[in-house]
Amino acid sequence: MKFTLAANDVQSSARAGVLHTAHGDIETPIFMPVGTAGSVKAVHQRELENDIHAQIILGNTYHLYLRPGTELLERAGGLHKFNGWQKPILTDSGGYQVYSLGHNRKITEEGVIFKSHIDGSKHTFTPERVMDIERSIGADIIMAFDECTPYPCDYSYAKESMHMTHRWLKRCVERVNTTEPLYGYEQALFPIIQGSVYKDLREQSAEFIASQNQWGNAIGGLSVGEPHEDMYAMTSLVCGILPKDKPRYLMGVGTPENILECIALGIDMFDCVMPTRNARNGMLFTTQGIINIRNEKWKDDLSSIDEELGGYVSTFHSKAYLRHLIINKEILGAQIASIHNLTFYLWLVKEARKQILTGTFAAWKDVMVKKVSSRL
Ligand code: PRF
Repeated sequence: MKFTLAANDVQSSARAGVLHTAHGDIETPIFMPVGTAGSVKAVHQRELENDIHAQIILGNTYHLYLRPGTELLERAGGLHKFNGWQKPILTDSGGYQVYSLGHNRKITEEGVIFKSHIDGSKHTFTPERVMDIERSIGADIIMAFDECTPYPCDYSYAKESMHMTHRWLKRCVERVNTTEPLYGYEQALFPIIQGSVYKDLREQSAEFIASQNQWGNAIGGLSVGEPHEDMYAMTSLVCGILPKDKPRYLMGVGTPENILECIALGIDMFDCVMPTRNARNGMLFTTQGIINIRNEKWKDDLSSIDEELGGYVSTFHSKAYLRHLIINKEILGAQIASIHNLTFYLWLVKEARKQILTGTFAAWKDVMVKKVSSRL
């Protein structure tokens, strides 16, 4: 894997780059649609490629391990072969999913013992085991096994947890260095910074993660309920410490506004369930602002979903039609809304990249933030 920087914004810390992987190039900044169990919910791979112009999607170790399981994935020749998505894939390690399991898990130095959300069966994830599973899945980028601390989180817990995440990282690095990829192409390990909302912990974690000299670096433990100011402050702080020549991934972020602000702080990669999950409930992100399509006011509105955005679904479908589908719980409603939201998210980061390349990002961002966060 190789990361080349194409431009640095002078008025902010935004960057434009290209991440080269075995399954193709990714132009950054990028948004990565979430395909938890090997599919981006309600969106076909062909739509992801042709309509949304996704360049990389996410898979999740926890979900893929439980179903369909590593044995079948290995027999298929990895997730790319299993789901027919030939572009890059990133797998999250399960650190966040396990955290979301609440009382159905126990965290120890060795790893995490958890109960499956499907059938209650008991499983253990250690850093070594997670690296082995990520080898079986065969993603181009594999995330280290970490603990995502909740918010709020007291200082002593955040500190202990951060140190454990660092020790787990060393075990992940050791496992990756002593095993081979199963399908003949390279898999790049990304370590994850933790430290909750504490400046000294975030600094320490960023320095430790950077010292591991991996292919890229990620920021975890944010967007878990803390005020946006804290998220921006922590992101800004760690971006000042992380090496400039490696991609930076802010995990689980966020709204269009969050994404624009964090691009300005130096983030290159984002993922979030928001555009797909909220689409299924009728929340649309558009170039003009946020729409709740269930609202009565769209009932007779035959104008296109998003004129400025263009693309197949917003050109050929009206707000009134999409409202009708969503209100009547038609499966197609979830599909059209998901395709629309992802098309918008991918448009947004592509536009940001263009503005960085032409040196007009900072002014554009200020105008766009207001526009995309307004409620229509
Ligand atoms: N760790 C991992 N995945 C994540 C997070 C994390 O902290 C977050 C935090 N927002 C989202 N996804 N492994």
